[in-house]
Amino acid sequence: MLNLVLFGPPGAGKGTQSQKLIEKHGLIHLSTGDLLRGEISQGTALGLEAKKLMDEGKLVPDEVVIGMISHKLDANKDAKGFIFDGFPRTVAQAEALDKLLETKKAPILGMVALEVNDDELEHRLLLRGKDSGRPDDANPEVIRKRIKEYNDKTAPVAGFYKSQHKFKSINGIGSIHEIFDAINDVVSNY
Ligand code: B4P
Repeated sequence: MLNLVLFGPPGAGKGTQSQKLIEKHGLIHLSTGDLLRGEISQGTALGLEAKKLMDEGKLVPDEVVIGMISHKLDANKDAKGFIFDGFPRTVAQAEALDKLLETKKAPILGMVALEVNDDELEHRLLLRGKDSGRPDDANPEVIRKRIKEYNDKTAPVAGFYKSQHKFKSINGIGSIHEIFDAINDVVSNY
């Protein structure tokens, strides 16, 4: 099973590259951001709780996102593999994911991290905010809060995968094509 974590700060291009990876390799895309936005658009209780946090640039509680991922793994038992996009975002989420995959005997093969500097992230997210309708993209203050949350809570997740010798970092600045080729060079070794 080809299970891959695509990692990086908000706006690094995880969603963009995930889309291309699932097309090429026939994998299932599990984006916790997309799943949460789905709950918000359906107006569920979970969505209402998540919206408040997301609009402020904060992370949603671990148990909420772990529950969503667990449900999706169970619903896709015959998958060739999964691209985890925006998950795990805390070390607790990474530990929970290992446990969930252990029961399926299909561990994470690797994490690919997209490296992009803060100025470029802010520029990309503000640009997307002009027409995405995402409140968390429209406001520079919220974007900076998201980057701070990433540095405080998410960046340590890289260490978790480094200690398992599964971490690979690539330059996330360049054309979408160039970055996709660099990711595929890594994936072809799995
Ligand atoms: P996410 O939906 O995961 O979104 P993201 O980090 O903003 O974006 P991504 O890196 O996927 O960027 P994209 O490809 O779209 O998270 C949103 C919120 O949900 C979080 O803040 C949090 O509140 C909550 N959440 C989600 N998962 C969670 C979890 N596990 N635990 C707790 N809370 C969670 O690219 C961005 C832009 O850049 C696009 O406009 C794209 O076109 C552009 N772009 C992409 N590649 C480019 C390139 N090479 N050059 C120029 N522009 C490029």
